Amino acid sequence: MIEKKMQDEINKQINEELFSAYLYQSMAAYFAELNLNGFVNWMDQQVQEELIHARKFYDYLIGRGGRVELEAIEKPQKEWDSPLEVFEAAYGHEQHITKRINHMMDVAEELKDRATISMLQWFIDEQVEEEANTDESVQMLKRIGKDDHGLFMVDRELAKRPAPAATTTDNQE
Ligand code: OFO
Repeated sequence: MIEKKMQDEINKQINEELFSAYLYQSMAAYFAELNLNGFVNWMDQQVQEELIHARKFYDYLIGRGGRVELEAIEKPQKEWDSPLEVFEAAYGHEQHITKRINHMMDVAEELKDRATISMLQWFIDEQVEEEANTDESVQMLKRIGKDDHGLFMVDRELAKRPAPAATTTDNQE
Protein backbone atom coordinates (compact mmCIF):
# COMPACT_ATOMS: atom_id res chain seq x y z
CA MET A 1 0.00 0.00 0.00
CA ILE A 2 1.26 3.45 -0.88
CA GLU A 3 1.30 6.34 1.63
CA LYS A 4 -1.32 9.06 1.15
CA LYS A 5 1.28 11.80 0.76
CA MET A 6 2.92 9.92 -2.13
CA GLN A 7 -0.45 9.05 -3.65
CA ASP A 8 -1.42 12.75 -3.67
CA GLU A 9 1.83 13.65 -5.44
CA ILE A 10 1.28 10.96 -8.09
CA ASN A 11 -2.30 12.07 -8.67
CA LYS A 12 -1.09 15.65 -9.08
CA GLN A 13 1.51 14.44 -11.56
CA ILE A 14 -1.06 12.53 -13.63
CA ASN A 15 -2.83 15.88 -14.00
CA GLU A 16 0.46 17.65 -14.87
CA GLU A 17 1.22 15.10 -17.60
CA LEU A 18 -2.29 15.32 -19.04
CA PHE A 19 -1.97 19.11 -19.01
CA SER A 20 1.36 18.74 -20.83
CA ALA A 21 -0.42 16.73 -23.55
CA TYR A 22 -3.14 19.40 -23.72
CA LEU A 23 -0.58 22.22 -23.95
CA TYR A 24 1.37 20.52 -26.73
CA GLN A 25 -1.86 19.79 -28.60
CA SER A 26 -2.66 23.50 -28.41
CA MET A 27 0.81 24.26 -29.78
CA ALA A 28 0.22 21.75 -32.62
CA ALA A 29 -3.02 23.56 -33.48
CA TYR A 30 -1.16 26.89 -33.53
CA PHE A 31 1.38 25.44 -36.00
CA ALA A 32 -1.41 23.92 -38.11
CA GLU A 33 -2.78 27.43 -38.56
CA LEU A 34 0.64 28.52 -39.85
CA ASN A 35 0.79 25.49 -42.20
CA LEU A 36 4.02 24.34 -40.54
CA ASN A 37 3.30 20.63 -40.80
CA GLY A 38 6.70 19.45 -39.56
CA PHE A 39 6.16 21.47 -36.38
CA VAL A 40 2.67 19.96 -36.13
CA ASN A 41 4.18 16.48 -36.38
CA TRP A 42 6.74 17.20 -33.64
CA MET A 43 4.03 18.46 -31.29
CA ASP A 44 1.67 15.57 -32.11
CA GLN A 45 4.40 13.07 -31.19
CA GLN A 46 5.05 15.02 -27.99
CA VAL A 47 1.36 14.76 -27.09
CA GLN A 48 1.61 10.97 -27.42
CA GLU A 49 4.70 10.94 -25.16
CA GLU A 50 2.88 12.92 -22.49
CA LEU A 51 -0.08 10.53 -22.60
CA ILE A 52 2.36 7.66 -22.09
CA HIS A 53 3.86 9.51 -19.09
CA ALA A 54 0.41 10.03 -17.57
CA ARG A 55 -0.39 6.36 -18.14
CA LYS A 56 2.81 5.23 -16.43
CA PHE A 57 1.89 7.14 -13.27
CA TYR A 58 -1.71 5.90 -13.50
CA ASP A 59 -0.68 2.25 -13.85
CA TYR A 60 1.94 2.57 -11.14
CA LEU A 61 -0.51 4.02 -8.63
CA ILE A 62 -3.06 1.30 -9.31
CA GLY A 63 -0.34 -1.34 -9.14
CA ARG A 64 0.57 -0.10 -5.66
CA GLY A 65 -3.03 -0.40 -4.49
CA GLY A 66 -3.56 3.37 -4.59
CA ARG A 67 -6.59 5.38 -5.66
CA VAL A 68 -6.41 7.41 -8.87
CA GLU A 69 -8.23 10.74 -8.63
CA LEU A 70 -8.55 12.67 -11.88
CA GLU A 71 -8.91 16.44 -11.56
CA ALA A 72 -9.96 19.06 -14.13
CA ILE A 73 -7.31 19.89 -16.71
CA GLU A 74 -6.36 23.56 -16.94
CA LYS A 75 -7.07 25.40 -20.20
CA PRO A 76 -3.81 25.75 -22.18
CA GLN A 77 -2.52 28.90 -23.86
CA LYS A 78 -3.50 29.09 -27.53
CA GLU A 79 -1.67 32.10 -28.98
CA TRP A 80 2.03 32.76 -29.30
CA ASP A 81 3.95 35.42 -31.24
CA SER A 82 6.30 33.11 -33.13
CA PRO A 83 7.53 29.49 -33.42
CA LEU A 84 10.48 30.51 -31.24
CA GLU A 85 8.14 31.73 -28.51
CA VAL A 86 6.29 28.39 -28.65
CA PHE A 87 9.45 26.37 -28.16
CA GLU A 88 10.71 28.69 -25.42
CA ALA A 89 7.39 28.05 -23.65
CA ALA A 90 7.79 24.28 -24.22
CA TYR A 91 11.31 24.38 -22.78
CA GLY A 92 10.11 26.40 -19.77
CA HIS A 93 7.31 23.89 -19.26
CA GLU A 94 9.73 20.96 -19.30
CA GLN A 95 11.91 22.73 -16.72
CA HIS A 96 8.80 23.03 -14.54
CA ILE A 97 8.08 19.30 -14.97
CA THR A 98 11.67 18.45 -14.04
CA LYS A 99 11.22 20.42 -10.79
CA ARG A 100 8.00 18.48 -10.09
CA ILE A 101 9.71 15.11 -10.64
CA ASN A 102 12.63 16.15 -8.41
CA HIS A 103 10.18 17.24 -5.73
CA MET A 104 8.41 13.86 -5.96
CA MET A 105 11.75 12.11 -5.57
CA ASP A 106 12.38 14.18 -2.41
CA VAL A 107 9.01 13.02 -1.01
CA ALA A 108 9.67 9.37 -1.94
CA GLU A 109 13.08 9.57 -0.22
CA GLU A 110 11.60 11.19 2.87
CA LEU A 111 9.03 8.34 3.06
CA LYS A 112 11.72 5.73 2.26
CA ASP A 113 9.37 4.50 -0.49
CA ARG A 114 11.89 2.47 -2.47
CA ALA A 115 9.46 1.29 -5.18
CA THR A 116 8.49 4.87 -6.00
CA ILE A 117 12.14 5.95 -5.97
CA SER A 118 12.86 3.23 -8.53
CA MET A 119 9.87 4.22 -10.71
CA LEU A 120 10.79 7.93 -10.56
CA GLN A 121 14.35 7.27 -11.69
CA TRP A 122 12.95 6.60 -15.20
CA PHE A 123 11.33 10.04 -15.18
CA ILE A 124 14.50 11.74 -13.89
CA ASP A 125 16.36 10.34 -16.92
CA GLU A 126 13.46 11.10 -19.26
CA GLN A 127 13.41 14.77 -18.22
CA VAL A 128 17.04 15.19 -19.32
CA GLU A 129 15.84 14.17 -22.79
CA GLU A 130 12.66 16.28 -22.64
CA GLU A 131 14.62 19.43 -21.80
CA ALA A 132 17.31 18.71 -24.40
CA ASN A 133 14.75 18.08 -27.17
CA THR A 134 12.83 21.31 -26.61
CA ASP A 135 16.00 23.36 -26.12
CA GLU A 136 17.44 22.00 -29.37
CA SER A 137 14.54 23.55 -31.29
CA VAL A 138 14.88 26.82 -29.35
CA GLN A 139 18.55 27.01 -30.40
CA MET A 140 17.75 26.17 -34.06
CA LEU A 141 15.02 28.82 -34.20
CA LYS A 142 17.29 31.43 -32.59
CA ARG A 143 19.98 30.71 -35.16
CA ILE A 144 17.66 31.19 -38.17
CA GLY A 145 16.08 34.39 -36.80
CA LYS A 146 13.46 35.68 -39.25
CA ASP A 147 14.80 33.75 -42.27
CA ASP A 148 11.87 32.01 -44.04
CA HIS A 149 14.11 29.49 -45.78
CA GLY A 150 15.59 28.56 -42.40
CA LEU A 151 12.09 28.06 -41.00
CA PHE A 152 11.27 25.76 -43.92
CA MET A 153 14.42 23.72 -43.18
CA VAL A 154 13.53 23.40 -39.47
CA ASP A 155 10.01 22.36 -40.48
CA ARG A 156 11.46 19.59 -42.66
CA GLU A 157 13.68 18.47 -39.77
CA LEU A 158 10.81 18.33 -37.27
CA ALA A 159 8.68 16.35 -39.76
CA LYS A 160 11.09 13.43 -39.21
CA ARG A 161 10.27 12.91 -35.54
CA PRO A 162 8.91 9.35 -35.23
CA ALA A 163 6.00 8.23 -33.08
CA PRO A 164 7.02 7.21 -29.56
CA ALA A 165 7.14 3.51 -28.69
CA ALA A 166 3.71 2.07 -27.78
CA THR A 167 2.39 2.45 -24.25
CA THR A 168 3.56 -0.16 -21.80
CA THR A 169 2.66 -0.68 -18.20
CA ASP A 170 6.02 -1.97 -17.02
CA ASN A 171 7.93 1.34 -16.89
CA GLN A 172 10.57 -0.06 -19.22
CA GLU A 173 9.90 2.34 -22.12
FE1 OFO B 1 6.06 14.35 -19.33
O1 OFO B 1 7.57 15.19 -19.86
FE2 OFO B 1 7.13 16.59 -20.93
O2 OFO B 1 5.97 17.44 -19.85
